[in-house]
Amino acid sequence: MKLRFVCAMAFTLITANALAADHIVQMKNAGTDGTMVFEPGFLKVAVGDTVTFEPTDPAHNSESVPGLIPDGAAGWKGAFSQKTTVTIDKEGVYVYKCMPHAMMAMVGVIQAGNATNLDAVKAASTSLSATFVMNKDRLNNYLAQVK
Ligand SMILES: [Cu+2]
Repeated sequence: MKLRFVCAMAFTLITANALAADHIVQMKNAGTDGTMVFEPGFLKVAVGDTVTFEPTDPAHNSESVPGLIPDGAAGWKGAFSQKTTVTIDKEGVYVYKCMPHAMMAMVGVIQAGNATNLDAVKAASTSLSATFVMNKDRLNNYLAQVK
């Protein structure tokens, strides 16, 4: 009886884990959205999914932008030229950047579940977009894809 319960629990955990998907985002010098890009730059995931940033080209990283992620979300800061996997564990919209190429609008957007913080992110993102010297509309274009 007790063993059957444990087996049922184990099966539930395995099933939940199997449902979490991993999404690949490439860090590239050039892509379909221009130079210095995350590809895809906009990504929709389920809460609990992982996102793996692949160093397709070297000298890039991925780090969440403080103030542009859901309240209470942990955020992340990936190392340069390294594969980085993050778990998206809070619902909402996340904006992230490549630190050395942020001025070139090397940024990306992840939507997990409902976009509960979209208005706040859109309002706060203007100060980040204001630092772009090229691809000035890129972040706005990604945020426009949040549904
Ligand atoms: Cu970069």
